[in-house]
Amino acid sequence: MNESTSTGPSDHALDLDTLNTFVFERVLSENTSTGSMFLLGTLHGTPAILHVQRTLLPSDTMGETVKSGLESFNVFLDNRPYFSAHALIKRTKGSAPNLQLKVIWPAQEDHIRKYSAQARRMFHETPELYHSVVVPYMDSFPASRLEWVFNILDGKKEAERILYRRSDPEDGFIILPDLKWDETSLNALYLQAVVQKPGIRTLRDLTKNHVPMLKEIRRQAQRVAMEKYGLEKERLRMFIHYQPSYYHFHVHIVNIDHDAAAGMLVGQAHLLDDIISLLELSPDAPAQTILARMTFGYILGMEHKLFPLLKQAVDESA
Ligand code: M7G
Repeated sequence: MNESTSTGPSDHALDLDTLNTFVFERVLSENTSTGSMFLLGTLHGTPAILHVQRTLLPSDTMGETVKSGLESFNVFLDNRPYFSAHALIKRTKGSAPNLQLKVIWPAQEDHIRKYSAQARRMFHETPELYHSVVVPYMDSFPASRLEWVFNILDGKKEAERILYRRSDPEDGFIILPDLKWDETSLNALYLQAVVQKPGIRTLRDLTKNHVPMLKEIRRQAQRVAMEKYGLEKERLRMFIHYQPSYYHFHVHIVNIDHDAAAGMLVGQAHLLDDIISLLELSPDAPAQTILARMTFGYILGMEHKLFPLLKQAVDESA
């Protein structure tokens, strides 16, 4: 893919005409249970990643769809009382979209690595490894990778999607729907709280002073979920990733009925409640919090740029 002769999103809108220019290169990864996949190719000659996924079926209208909204119904297994069939949903005026697309365009090398199928390995990050390997890695993390975060915080992008904003240079934050959620199915509700102040790069940087802000994030997320979506607080899973993909502090807020997929597993997700509790149990000195002193176990894909750095450090100390 030649970036020098290509045009990019600044010259073209993302529309059907642009999709018509898609030149498929390869499938980066796919999920056989959801049928979703990440495709790599170009749009107008510029590298692009397309995440393609069927939209979730709406449970409130499915009874009616099954009753009278199907065509070409084909039973391919009859082993009474067990049947299996294929069908097509009739297209009617006002049909819900049946495909959800997410596009990264132009896609960078790091995006391609992140969404490529890859083997994963477990690491145990001691505070020593954190300081000798992870801190220099975070220092070298290109500031441009955080541009989307500051665009949201500054109100330049997604302004109409903000569900809550507390403006305060010290403990301000916003809550908005995550990119992962298309806002069609409540079961898949996925929000994100993003703090205003830069500098809390990961949960290792949290101190006791942050506890009131973390509790306020929890309180406001619960309020927004109830008032906007009718979801009680007991139906929310709130967690923080370690390692995260982006080093600007944020909290994931997800419906507990959402199938616990990759980002919600042990080895990456830490409950907000647990993090608050660990901070409350910590001594006052910021460098002495339990989060600063503990060893974190986590899983990294072998394509992650941190992977070879940690692997080398671990091998050398063995
Ligand atoms: P993470 O823990 O750093 O990594 O979370 P993950 O991507 O491995 O989960 C970053 C979160 O930000 C993810 O849940 C993303 O879906 C979400 N996110 C990423 N981008 C680029 C955007 C965006 O442009 N808008 C919104 N609303 N969310 C985003």
